[in-house]
Amino acid sequence: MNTHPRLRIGHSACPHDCPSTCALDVEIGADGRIGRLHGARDNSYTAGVICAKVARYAERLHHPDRLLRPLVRSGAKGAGAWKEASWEAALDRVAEAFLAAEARHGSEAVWPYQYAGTMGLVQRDSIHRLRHAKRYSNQFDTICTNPAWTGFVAGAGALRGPDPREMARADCVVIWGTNAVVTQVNVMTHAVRARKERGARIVVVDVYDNPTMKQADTALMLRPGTDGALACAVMHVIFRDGLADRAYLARYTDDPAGLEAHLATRTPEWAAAITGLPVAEIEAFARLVGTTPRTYFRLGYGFTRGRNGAANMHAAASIAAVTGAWQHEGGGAFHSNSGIFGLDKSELEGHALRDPSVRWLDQSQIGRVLTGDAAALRGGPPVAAMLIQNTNPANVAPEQRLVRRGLLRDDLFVCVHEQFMTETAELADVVLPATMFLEHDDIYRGGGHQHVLPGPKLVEPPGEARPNLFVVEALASRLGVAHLPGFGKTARALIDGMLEKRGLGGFDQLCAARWADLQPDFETAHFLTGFGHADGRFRFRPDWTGTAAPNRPPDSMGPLGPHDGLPAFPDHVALIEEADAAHPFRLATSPARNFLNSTFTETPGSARREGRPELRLHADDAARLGIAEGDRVEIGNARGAVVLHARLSGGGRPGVVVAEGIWPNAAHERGEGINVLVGADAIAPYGGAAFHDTRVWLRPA
Ligand SMILES: Nc1nc2c(c(=O)[nH]1)N[C@H]1C(S)=C(S)[C@@H](COP(=O)(O)OP(=O)(O)OC[C@H]3O[C@@H](n4cnc5c(=O)[nH]c(N)nc54)[C@H](O)[C@@H]3O)O[C@H]1N2
Ligand SMILES: Nc1nc2c(c(=O)[nH]1)N[C@H]1C(S)=C(S)[C@@H](COP(=O)(O)OP(=O)(O)OC[C@H]3O[C@@H](n4cnc5c(=O)[nH]c(N)nc54)[C@H](O)[C@@H]3O)O[C@H]1N2
Ligand code: SF4
Ligand SMILES: [Mo]
Repeated sequence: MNTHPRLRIGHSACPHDCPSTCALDVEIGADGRIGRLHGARDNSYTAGVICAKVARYAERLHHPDRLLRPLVRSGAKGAGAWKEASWEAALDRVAEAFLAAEARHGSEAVWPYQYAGTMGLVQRDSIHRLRHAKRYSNQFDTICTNPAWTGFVAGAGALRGPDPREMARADCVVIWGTNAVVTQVNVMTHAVRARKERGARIVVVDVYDNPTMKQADTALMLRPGTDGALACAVMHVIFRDGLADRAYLARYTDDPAGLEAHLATRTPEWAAAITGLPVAEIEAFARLVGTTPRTYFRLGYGFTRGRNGAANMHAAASIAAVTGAWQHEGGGAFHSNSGIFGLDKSELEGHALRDPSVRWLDQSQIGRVLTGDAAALRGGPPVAAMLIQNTNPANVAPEQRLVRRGLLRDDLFVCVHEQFMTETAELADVVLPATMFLEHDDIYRGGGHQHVLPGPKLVEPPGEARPNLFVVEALASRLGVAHLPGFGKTARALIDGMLEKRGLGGFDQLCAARWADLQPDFETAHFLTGFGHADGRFRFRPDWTGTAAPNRPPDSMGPLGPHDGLPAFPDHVALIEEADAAHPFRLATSPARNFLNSTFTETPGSARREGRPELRLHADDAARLGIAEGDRVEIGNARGAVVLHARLSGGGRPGVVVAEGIWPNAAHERGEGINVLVGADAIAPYGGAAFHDTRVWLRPA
């Protein structure tokens, strides 16, 4: 604490793509450098705890490899030869290329591409205003939340749930398909409090022996993509043994009799064969949740990153409706609070400028889009120019070979605005240096909790790094749209507008208060006043093509996923990439503790702790294949192959392999990363990327 001269503490929020959105206390020295970051103790969700990689943020913010000046490519694409340029010259070059692409193919040939490298509303979403003003192609977001949100809302009708802090007052916490110790550490704060204070049991449902599994009182390790089967067998037992809350079912659900009849054949034996779990474990889990009214189901994203993922989310959420857990404090199912905030982004995103006839392109299919796949281009022109902010698709997107081939096209112009020379930036024509969260103003919403938090500018940016909003505004003026509504405002003015409309005062007021707690009241959060559907009932029979889904693609986009494969009631649907003789293993690409997607791979503290890309496999499989600990193993399928080092502990069931972390492509022997293996075909019903649903062969390398 005292390594910095005249230390002061600044208040902020973590900007990263993590449901925890921690409230932060930042040490700032008189020299303008930051020290350690701490979790705010008086924030009731953060409760003083943050992850280690963000506590070490000084490593990232003051990193010697930060981009400091605009760069223009001076050799072949990807060759690594750059010339420094002034901001004026670099922006002129980008605007020129955008106008040329538009003149040649029409405005849809320009595709602004962004994601959630920062979750700040202003710096993340202002790019849409430029997009709409210029009628550039839209991006349909599928890479992360789509199947999870669609599945949850198919049942509950809204994206919210019991106060996440109530986990501490549960008698059983089921952590399902989220590696919370790694991906959202605060879930554990509240779950462990329940265990300490109330003797609550913690159940973990995952596909491998990860750090969250190690915390479990009841550890359920199933095969990837089989959660629907587990959920059905649990509900079967609950009905069978008279543990269903029939009064609740009659009052709050659509078709309990239909569900019960449907589940008659979904026995624990049936589920055991699909999931790989012993019958006794399924029976015991069912009895536990069936006899524990205060059971809090904390449903994550991981188990929805498969081709049946939306259906599996719906099935898991359905259990809480059969037991009536939703009625009780500390009970119910929670996935995300993203539906509660009601901040109006229409000015920020330029909704009034939107032309509904402009095409939508699937974010996850960027490889197909850039390599001219007619279906992916939705009948429109090729993409000839891009502005990329807050994402690293050359590394994180599926079908990586196509992504790289596309980005290397000589007739494609790419501008990447970044904090580091990422693997996407390396393939660009122009690279612009970006600020980090402590260097600009923004506000943040917590998906895993209920706070809106401000993140004011606390320190000066290094070199010539500038915020995303600056780039959007500077391009808007060069492209002739800066006079349109929403442009020409500061981040603070845009934030004031959103907060005032929501009755939260303005940015200064929120900074003084440090956060606003927007948790809906108990009745609303627990759906006691009705679920989000028009009839107020939880749907066991989802309308998979319904309008309620927050992620429903615009009709103009046409069908995205195969709707017809989805079940009428909760079920196991065999839409996944099942193992076969040629590809006997199922691969999950789960997150690494010290990385956050592709971020933090550049910080020495994180890279050192993670070591090298490894493949976790079962010792029996390894023995059969003659693979020893640390050996090089090659895994592959029709999309490609990569080499990793074998790790025989901490894996999943036989036939399941896990590669943790989105390592830089360059960290692998052949310069290609794990996403070479992952497909970009859409998850039913509304798209998504099946990152944990890949079949592979495996051999000693
Ligand atoms: N340290 C760290 N934190 C992160 C991230 C990171 O990369 N690293 N990423 C951030 C982002 S963008 C997001 S969206 C969130 C996601 O956070 P989570 O909701 O935790 O989702 P995932 O990280 O995809 O996967 C969670 C777990 O699901 C498991 N899983 C895979 N397939 C199945 C299955 O079929 N069934 C079950 N039951 N489990 C399965 C994986 O093995 C993994 O342990 O985390 C955020 N936080
Ligand atoms: N194999 C595999 N692949 C996956 C996943 C998986 O589980 N397995 N998870 C998927 C998921 S859930 C997600 S969400 C995606 C996420 O993938 P990405 O969107 O690439 O995620 P991040 O690494 O969070 O952020 C990308 C970049 O944003 C930059 N950035 C941060 N703040 C700013 C800013 O203010 N301005 C600008 N201009 N840039 C900024 C960072 O430097 C970083 O390089 O990856 C997906 N890919
Ligand atoms: S747990 Fe998530 S929100 Fe909290 S500091 Fe770490 S990355 Fe940020
Ligand atoms: Mo994500």
